Order: sequence, then structure tokens, then C-alpha cells
Amino acid sequence: MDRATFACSTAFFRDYSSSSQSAFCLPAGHVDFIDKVESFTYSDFFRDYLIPNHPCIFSAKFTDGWGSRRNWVTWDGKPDFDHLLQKFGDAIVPVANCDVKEYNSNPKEQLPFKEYINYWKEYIKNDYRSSRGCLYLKDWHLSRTPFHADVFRSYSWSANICGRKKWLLYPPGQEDYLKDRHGNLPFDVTAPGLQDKSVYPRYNQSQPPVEIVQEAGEIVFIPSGWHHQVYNLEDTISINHNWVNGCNVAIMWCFLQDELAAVQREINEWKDPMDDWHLQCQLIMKSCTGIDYKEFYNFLKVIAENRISILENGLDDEASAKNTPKAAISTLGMLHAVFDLKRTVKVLTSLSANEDFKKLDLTSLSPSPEALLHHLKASIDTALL
Ligand SMILES: O=C(O)CCC(=O)C(=O)O
Ligand SMILES: [Fe+2]
Repeated sequence: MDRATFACSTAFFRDYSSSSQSAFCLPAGHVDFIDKVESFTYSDFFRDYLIPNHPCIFSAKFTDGWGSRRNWVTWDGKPDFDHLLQKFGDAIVPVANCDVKEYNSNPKEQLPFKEYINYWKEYIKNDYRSSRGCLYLKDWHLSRTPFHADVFRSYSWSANICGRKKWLLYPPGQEDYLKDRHGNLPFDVTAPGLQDKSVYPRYNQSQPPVEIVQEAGEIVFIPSGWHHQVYNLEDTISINHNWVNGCNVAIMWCFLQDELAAVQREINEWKDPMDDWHLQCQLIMKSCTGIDYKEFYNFLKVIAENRISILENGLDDEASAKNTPKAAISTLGMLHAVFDLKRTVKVLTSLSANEDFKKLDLTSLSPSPEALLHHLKASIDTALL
């Protein structure tokens, strides 16, 4: 990260509270298309998309050199089943049935990759029909991903190795207009049922989604907390990645507080009779969300300690030789580490002061939140000297 980007990113978070991020709107659904690899830098991405939390699409030139684009795809742009079988045949893979709906997702089973490829070949031969329904190899992805925002409100990028996808994107806050009267999000945001005012009372106040058609080789960047629904328009293989950094860690923390508040509302009537109600809320939150407050503390600790160690000791040869997270952070530069640490101080200060966090047994946390905060601040001060 260069000095100018560091200065404007720091100013952004000083001048605007993170909750005001949703106020930043796109001009009438426009999504930038980044064509040229040579003239686009990580600092450009950071300043123009990560910080304002705006989506963008990278052209296929960005993935031209990827081995997967050469090796997983036939000359006519279709998945190379023989190559994939040879490479991954024995793997056991998660497969979702897109024709069956359970709550807000599709039920998943584990299948040998071989069996899945045989199914996929048959499905194509049978004009995209099968008695087994429409099976989607996912999180290791076929036809459609239901309406959702990504895990912990992380950022994600998704690169099409082959095939095409259609994305429907809603900026943060729009999902509130898409909820039914019980507060549940729809499974399919295009379903005619959403027009029924008695079920979806605020649907008519929602904006139309931002629509993207992603071509082979292109990468779509999905900002934090943008709800989306995805369709594969043809046989598609994609590689996706989720991440959290200094720009969106406060959004993650807000999300966790909302999740806990929802659990607390749900079991509020047990608050008085139960001695360990707060602990139970954390347990339920963990099972629904995948993380509880103490684990979030440990998540912040790992982020902080990686960056502190780079600022204090630089990168040792072993870490730089291996492709470690520390090496990746170091590539982004010292100012990125300082920026992430400053944002971590902000979130850790809020977590330490949080009444629900303070009610937990924090004696097992090492170092203590106070000690970690102290170390973080000292490390930032030294780096900025
Ligand atoms: O490609 C898909 O089916 C879903 C991808 C997605 O939701 C994401 O990358 O965030
Ligand atoms: Fe997603």
C-alpha cells in the first residue's frame, strides 16, 4: 500500500462511521469493468472498491496466465472432464440438490468426484435433465446459488474458469425490503411470490438489483454485506475466495452483534430462569453463525499478531519462502499492516467494552484483551515514528 492510499483510507474511517458505508450508492446500478492489467494496482483496488465497498468486474486478461484456465478447459471452452477426473477423481466433494429447498439453502451430500462427473456428463447428454434433479458441486459450485450475503459479511471474488454466470446484487440495507413479514429473506429473489404485499410488505420499496453477466475468465468482486443470487448460464467452473481485512472487519463485528441480538430475542423468555443464559446465547450463535465472541477475539488476535510480528521483526526467510498468510501481508507492505492494525484497535476496543462480551469468562483468553490492545497501540506508534 502506498502513502497516498494509506492517508485516504485512514481519513475515510476517521470521517465516516462504518455503518454509513451503505449510504454510498452506485450511479444507477453501474458496475466498473477493469480491462487493463498493467495500469491497475492493488492500491487502485483498495481505494476505489474495498474502501467504498463497491463491486467491480475484472476482464479475462487478469486470469489469462492461470493454469486452471488452460488445463481444466477444452479448446471450445467447456469443462475438460477427462482432465478433471484424472486430477481430482478420488476426491469426495460436497454436492447440493438445487431442486430441493431446506430453510434458506439446498441440502448437501458428499459424493465421490467421479460419480459427480458421470452425473454431469449424463445431465448434459440428457438435455440438462436428470431423475436425480439438478446437482451442484458447491464450495468445492452448477445452476444456482440462493439469495445470501457471504459468510461473516466477508468480501469475495469469484473467477470463471469456464462458462458464464448471471449475478443479481443488492447493496447493503436493501435486504430489509426483501424480507417477509416474519423477517425471513426469500430463497429466490425473482419469485413471483414477492409481489404479494401480505407476505412481503416492503418489497415495492426495494431497488431493482444490479445485474452482472460474468463471462469466461472474468472475475467479479462482491463487496461486504451485498446480498446476491447467482445463476450458471452454462456449464461453469469457478474459483471463489472470501476474505476480511481492515476495511471490513468492523462490518463483520456489526454482523456478529446483530446475530447475537437475534438469538437473545429468540430465547429472551428464558433469561431469568437460566443461570447461564449468556453462555447459551453464545453457543446458539456459534452453531447458527459459525463463530462466537471469544472466537472472534481469537480471530482478531491472529490478525493482530501476524501484523505486529511483521512490523517488529520483518519477514523471516522461512515465512517468505512458504506461501504463508504472513508472507501475503508482508507483500502488501508495512502501511497495509498499520492500516489493518488501526482498524483492529477500533474493533477490539468496541469488543472489550461490549456488555455481552464482558459477561463471559475471559480468563482463558491469552493475552487478555487489554494486553493485546496495549501491544497493538505500541506497535502502531513505533511503526509510524
Ligand atoms: O457461484 C456461485 O454459485 C456462488 C458464488 C458466490 O456466492 C460468491 O462468490 O460469493
Ligand atoms: Fe456469495
